[in-house]
Amino acid sequence: MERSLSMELVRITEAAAIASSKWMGRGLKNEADDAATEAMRTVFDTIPMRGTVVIGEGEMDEAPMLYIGEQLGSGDGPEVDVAVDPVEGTNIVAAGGWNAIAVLAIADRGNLLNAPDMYMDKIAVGPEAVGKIDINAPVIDNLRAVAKAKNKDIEDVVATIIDRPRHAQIIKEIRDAGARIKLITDGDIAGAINTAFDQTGVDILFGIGGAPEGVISAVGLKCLGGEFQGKLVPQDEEERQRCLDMGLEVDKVLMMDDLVKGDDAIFAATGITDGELLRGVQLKGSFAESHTLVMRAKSGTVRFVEGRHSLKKKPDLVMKD
Ligand code: VTB
Repeated sequence: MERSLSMELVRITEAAAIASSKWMGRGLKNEADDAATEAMRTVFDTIPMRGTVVIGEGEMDEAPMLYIGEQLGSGDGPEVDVAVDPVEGTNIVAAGGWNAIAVLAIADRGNLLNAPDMYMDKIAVGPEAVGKIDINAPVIDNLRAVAKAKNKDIEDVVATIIDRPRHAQIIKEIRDAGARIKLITDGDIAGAINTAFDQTGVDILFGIGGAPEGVISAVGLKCLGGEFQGKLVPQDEEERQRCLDMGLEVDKVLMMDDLVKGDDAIFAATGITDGELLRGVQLKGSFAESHTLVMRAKSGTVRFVEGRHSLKKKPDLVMKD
């Protein structure tokens, strides 16, 4: 896969983030999502690749754009799997909250797990704690392992987890162990990625979120040399059957290579709202500013790209009502 694709992908997440940012705090999550999806889809057409959406906005009959199986790109270039989440955290954008991102990942064709749209139990850490965590181990063991790997006391460890009633027990176990917690309203891709950056103050992600988000998180952590483990959590017989039909064992721990094979993968995320790692889009009148993280697993290069986009020359970046 050409390394120059990295910069091309930045253009895509930038466009999505800028388009949805105008909906920040307006209480309209679908509008925020539609704007980002359309912007993403439009820029994809200009990218020299032959992409197939494996994680997208839904099945073909549910989503007009970026549906599973859709072919993306200009029709030349490498054949790749594409995973997109135009707005990771639509509720966050609607509320003007923290850590909404426009995100995508690509890998060589056939290398991304075609994760079904259901829950996944997750654990994620940055590079220091690779090989030390186990999603099947008690919470306290994982916290101890991260503390030891990062050379700190368990009281200094910060876990992040989506604030939901389903996590009451795990939250209690983290607190009983003496570690600290950053509860997030949504957005566990940002939560997972943040574990690999010291400045975010987050050491480990726990909890159940979406399986598609799990695959994108795994690509990000592969680029960062971190670790992600997941377990599908079907909620009923139908979901259980869907796993079996896809050849996925329900209790199997999905390790990094099960989620994303090989190391030819790229991850890009642009902040929509402010977060610990990425600032959100700033609309300044004549221009918009964006902050993007783009990384390539093969080389391990991590880049932060600041964009300044002329809204005079490109007024379509932020569509007015
Ligand atoms: C999860 C999580 C996402 O939505 O999919 C969550 O992975 C939905 O969970 O990051 P609930 O059913 O508990 O609302 C996000 O938080 C945002 O898309």
